[in-house]
Amino acid sequence: MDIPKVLVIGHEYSGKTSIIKRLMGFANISNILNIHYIPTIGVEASPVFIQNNAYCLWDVAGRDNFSVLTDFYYENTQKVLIVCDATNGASFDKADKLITDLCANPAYSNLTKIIVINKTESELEYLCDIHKLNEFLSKYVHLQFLKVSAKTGDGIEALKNTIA
Ligand SMILES: Nc1nc2c(ncn2[C@@H]2O[C@H](COP(=O)(O)OP(=O)(O)OP(=O)(O)O)[C@@H](O)[C@H]2O)c(=O)[nH]1
Ligand SMILES: [Mg+2]
Repeated sequence: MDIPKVLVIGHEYSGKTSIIKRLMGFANISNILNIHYIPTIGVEASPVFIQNNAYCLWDVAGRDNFSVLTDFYYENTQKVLIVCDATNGASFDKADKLITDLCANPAYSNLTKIIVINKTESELEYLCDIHKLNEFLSKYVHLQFLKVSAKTGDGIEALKNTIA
């Protein structure tokens, strides 16, 4: 049986790799957060175990010049996590474009699309873009969304339940 495939996409620096490390169970915070940010190049696939079941998380580079995201990557995908950075309004624009493109393609209409808002531990920074965040979420009320922090681990258990 094929291992369920979950694609993780979103703006550069939004925390996709950090979230996946959390999901993989890295307990040491320095292993989770790249203090010196290391952008993902291309795509990295990682196994994640949730409730004794294996899932393959595909971590897609957010930087346009490092990304190889093509239709090929959506093949046999069950779920897509669209990651936003709560402290960066540009990440909502990127997510908006990604979701619009996905919804416009009939081949992807059955994909489960889940919005993940990361870096929500710092309310002060996060409030800078609260209007943009609310505007974005109100556009996609029909999609599931979760607020997480790869830094503190908040929301990661809920995210696991959503993936499972
Ligand atoms: N404050 C805060 N910083 C975070 C959080 N998650 C990730 N970061 C930081 O954000 C930066 C980018 O994180 P990455 O996980 O590398 O981001 P990415 O989305 O994989 O980036 P690309 O691979 O370029 O697409 C790193 O310096 C992380 O330490 C979080 O929840 N809170
Ligand atoms: Mg990355």
